[in-house]
Amino acid sequence: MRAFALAVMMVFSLAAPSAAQSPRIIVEDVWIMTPPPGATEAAAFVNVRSEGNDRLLSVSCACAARAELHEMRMEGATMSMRSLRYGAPVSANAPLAMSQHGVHIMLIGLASPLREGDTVQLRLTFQNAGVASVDAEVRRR
Ligand SMILES: [Cu+2]
Repeated sequence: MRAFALAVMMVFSLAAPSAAQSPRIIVEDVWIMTPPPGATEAAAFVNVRSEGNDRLLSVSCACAARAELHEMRMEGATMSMRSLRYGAPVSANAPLAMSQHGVHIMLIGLASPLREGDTVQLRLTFQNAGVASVDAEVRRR
């Protein structure tokens, strides 16, 4: 495990009275790939483990005008990207592991340049577990 993952690993559950029924979510390996100078977009990645069935519905970041969930797919001989309008599922048996060649977060309309070593906060909204705020480190890979 990368050393910094420990710093961004986050365990939380809802503090509501029904907390006992809320699925626990663990969000780790949160990072943003250093965009080239002048880029207006950047890709971000997280890994999510959940005790129960849940769904990552949306992501937001103060660093960008908007964030979308995307998936890379082979269409014929070419890779193409599509938007996951209904979010990305996660369950106890199937963690959500984002990657450059699969599901990822696209930060669109960067507010200011993201530089290697920067840390920015991502807000992840889950269908059942609610909102998780996690720190993402900007790095090359
Ligand atoms: Cu994308």
